[in-house]
Amino acid sequence: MSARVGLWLGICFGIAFLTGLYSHFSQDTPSWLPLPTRPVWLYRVGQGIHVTTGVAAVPLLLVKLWAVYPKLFQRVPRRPWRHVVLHGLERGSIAVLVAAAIFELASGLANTAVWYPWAFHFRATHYAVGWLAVGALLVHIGVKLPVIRAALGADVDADLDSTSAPRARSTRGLTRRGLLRTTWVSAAVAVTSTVGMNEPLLRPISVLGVRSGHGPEGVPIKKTAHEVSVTAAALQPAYALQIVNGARQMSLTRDELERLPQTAARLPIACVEGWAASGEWEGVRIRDLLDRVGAPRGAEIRVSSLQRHGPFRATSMPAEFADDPLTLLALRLDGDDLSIDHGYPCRVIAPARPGVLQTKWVARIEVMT
Ligand SMILES: Nc1nc2c(c(=O)[nH]1)N[C@H]1C(S)=C(S)[C@@H](COP(=O)(O)O)O[C@H]1N2
Ligand SMILES: [Mo]
Repeated sequence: MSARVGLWLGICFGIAFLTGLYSHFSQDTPSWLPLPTRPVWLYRVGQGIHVTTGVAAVPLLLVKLWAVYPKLFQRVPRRPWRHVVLHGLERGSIAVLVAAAIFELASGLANTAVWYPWAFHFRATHYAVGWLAVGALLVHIGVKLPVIRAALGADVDADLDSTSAPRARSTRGLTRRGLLRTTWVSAAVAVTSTVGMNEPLLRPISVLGVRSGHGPEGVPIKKTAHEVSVTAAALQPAYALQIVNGARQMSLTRDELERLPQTAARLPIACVEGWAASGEWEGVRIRDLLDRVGAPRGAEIRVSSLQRHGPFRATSMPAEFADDPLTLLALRLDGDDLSIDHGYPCRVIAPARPGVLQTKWVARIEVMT
């Protein structure tokens, strides 16, 4: 039973690790790593899978720990020394694995609920412990491979332990097969109750989805203008966007931005917390703005917000996103002027990027050299 649950737990952790790496490098992109800008929903699907495999892993991990905890009280070999040392190392790797797995699922779940009852930096810690979890998992699979193979090849209700006297099979309560079925159903319920955060069609059945899709134009609001004290700056009549390429600079009012050629694109906002929503965005191509200050293609840019305090006020955008014809400085959403909470007077919306980098209330775009 433990091998069967463990197999799916391993698959979930493996997928969550890979999608987690993609999310990490989307937010912290090394200059040598070109990230794909298509399909436009790539980040949304990647992060949806990341959160979904994490949610599915919660019941799997609980059952797995329940099934194996008697092993904690197993007798430790006393000799030969080699066995004592190997046994100690294996136990140590399991301690790391269990601690890291619980930490990853608990901190990830808390993050989807935007609940940070701790002092450490969520993203850096969740990322570092992810490596620990996967390292310990590989050691564990390596050590247990013969046992796993034997177990998966046998009938789950057969007694594998031939040295013990055959136990009288209880006719009441769950068989192993019954517990396994319950486990799969629990994982499926956990997934369906949350997956609607990412896929609006499933929202009605996702009773535990944290973000409901409420908000102007059906796109949730992550932080309101009021919460980050940007209202006055965003509504000031003297607002003008600064575009800077070394000594070449220009400023554009919102009216002037509206008179430039407009591009429309259907693009999602996909928050790292796991929720997503699509909208029909309309505005000026960032690439067109860069052309106006003579910026060559292939240049990284820095986008800063009118917001003065708090995280996510500024982002670096790698050249492949800055040059993409669908990367917009959006002025409108679904035919209406951007609401102030969605980033009025203008906000970044780029394909296949995490929501956290879709900067709202943009004040300045600077070409980095
Ligand atoms: N200036 C600024 N831009 C921001 C944020 C912020 O806090 N400040 N939050 C980001 C995050 S985490 C997300 S998911 C998206 C959400 O955009 P929305 O509130 O329009 O849905 O905005 C991003 N842009
Ligand atoms: Mo976000």
